[in-house]
Amino acid sequence: MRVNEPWWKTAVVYQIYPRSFADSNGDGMGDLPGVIGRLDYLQRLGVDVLWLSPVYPSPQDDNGYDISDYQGIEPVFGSLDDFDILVREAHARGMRIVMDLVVNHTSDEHPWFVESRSSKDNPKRDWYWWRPPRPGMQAGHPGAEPTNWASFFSGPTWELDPATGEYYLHLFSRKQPDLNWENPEVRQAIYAMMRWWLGRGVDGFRMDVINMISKDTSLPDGVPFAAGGLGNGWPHFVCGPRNHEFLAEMNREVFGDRPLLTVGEMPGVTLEQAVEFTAPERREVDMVFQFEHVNLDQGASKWDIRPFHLRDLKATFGRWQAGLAEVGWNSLYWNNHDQPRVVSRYGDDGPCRVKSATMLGTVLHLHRGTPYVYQGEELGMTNAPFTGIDDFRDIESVNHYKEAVTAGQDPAAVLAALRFMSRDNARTPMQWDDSPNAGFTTGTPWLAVNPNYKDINAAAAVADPDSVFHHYRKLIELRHTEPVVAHGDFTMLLPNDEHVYAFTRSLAGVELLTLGNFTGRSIPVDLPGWAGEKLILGNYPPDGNDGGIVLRPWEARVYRRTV
Ligand code: TEU
Repeated sequence: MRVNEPWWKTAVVYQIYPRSFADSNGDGMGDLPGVIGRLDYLQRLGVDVLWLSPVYPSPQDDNGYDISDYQGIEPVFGSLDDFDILVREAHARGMRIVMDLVVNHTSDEHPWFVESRSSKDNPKRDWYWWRPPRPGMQAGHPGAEPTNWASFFSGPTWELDPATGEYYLHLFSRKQPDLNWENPEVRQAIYAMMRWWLGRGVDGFRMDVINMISKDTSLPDGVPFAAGGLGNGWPHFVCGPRNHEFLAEMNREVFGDRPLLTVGEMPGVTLEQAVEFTAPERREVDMVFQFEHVNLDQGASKWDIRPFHLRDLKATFGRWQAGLAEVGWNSLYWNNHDQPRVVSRYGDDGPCRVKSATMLGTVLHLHRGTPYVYQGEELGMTNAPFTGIDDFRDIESVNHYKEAVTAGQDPAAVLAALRFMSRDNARTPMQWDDSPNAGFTTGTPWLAVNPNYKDINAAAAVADPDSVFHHYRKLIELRHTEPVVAHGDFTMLLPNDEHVYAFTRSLAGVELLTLGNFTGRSIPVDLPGWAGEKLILGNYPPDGNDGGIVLRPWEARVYRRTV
């Protein structure tokens, strides 16, 4: 590790979605003892950090991203004792634990909100966003909401509370009321909670929609999406006026000089804003999750699916690599619990599944930044064959279907979009082996297991040296052993080539060339001077052709030379 460089620059993070990872007690839901039971598998993969999606008490309206107690463990996931064992056992295997911090909103069953809604003059009233109906409008009447903002989960962002005749703000579901970060009491309560988790040995935080905590307090309407309809509130709550101030305060009050990893999930963040959020001297967060590369196949909405173009991917990755080369740092991800499986999205989940999964992994992991592996990605898990709307569980998907069909859209078309883009594609249970329910549970899984588990599972992958698992293990090893992978300068090549992704990394006389064929065809690559160089990683056996480079379907290669 280069001196004075933070540890997370050479680290690889593995994201666990506890509901779907491993069930230890047969209730069909994954849990913490299930995670503990798989730590040796994760250690073998070589990852350095485990990011746990929320495991706190929650009515599970949004699968745990609606928290009713920040300093506990949801009983279906286990107990604080289980959590302490997980931290101890992970640390014993050289892996750190990062918690999911969901503080833009709480559950409406959190005592803070229960108090806040109890009366207009409750001391916690101002811990949330309460407003009377729009002037001149009757409470409960369509359009009486204080603003016209559309929620992420369909419908308006305001819910009327008949008891007090006022509305409360919820950017996500009505059971996820937004906290009012303008109130210093709210911020101090959150900082105290975070310090409490650090006291239990936690090594960092993934911060949920942390660029939505500062709103335009004048609460202006957004531009309507359609005449008379709901409007776009994003300009009024994304990267708001006090966002940097709040994150700098959190850093001072909680992180200080602790060797933590902090990553802010920031839908809609621009490169310029990310430079500010991640500039070390500003002491806000270490890195952000930006969304440009996971919106490339989307039009007006995520359900308006468009063809993917490699040039667009290279344009956005190239810009972020260059933009954060001197200041700040990139996160690198294809998958998480909100995105469909990348091999089904940008690869080929049919006959070339293994080749395309390993190619996509290679291209991503050789970029400059911290890679995130989402559970099952290291196996090349695919989107699921959902048939009808009853197969879906995700609130975003279910609400969208209802709203779209009610608005007159063709149910079959809406379903087709869900099949491709729904978050449930990421949430099907982890496929451990070819036993019933893929060894995830001895009970009935909360969401159906992908029937392709007979072929795609961890046991088979670990036993097969050419599997996606072992390719990811080698990618992680390369980041740990080759300083150029973590710290080398990035140079994009062939930016306009629609078939091949090519770039170099260079550091202290060492240069790597990474190539990825994004097609199912053989593609010649005109990059003189590399064909004869040392191939240090590939997803095909060497073709022995030192005369030129012809990439086979979905082939990935990493060459190394000293200059
Ligand atoms: O996601 C925020 C977010 O951007 C997503 O809602 C995204 O817009 C959508 O899923 C893309 O389809 C975070 C969490 O990752 C997500 O699971 C939660 O549902 C959401 O915040 C609210 O907490």
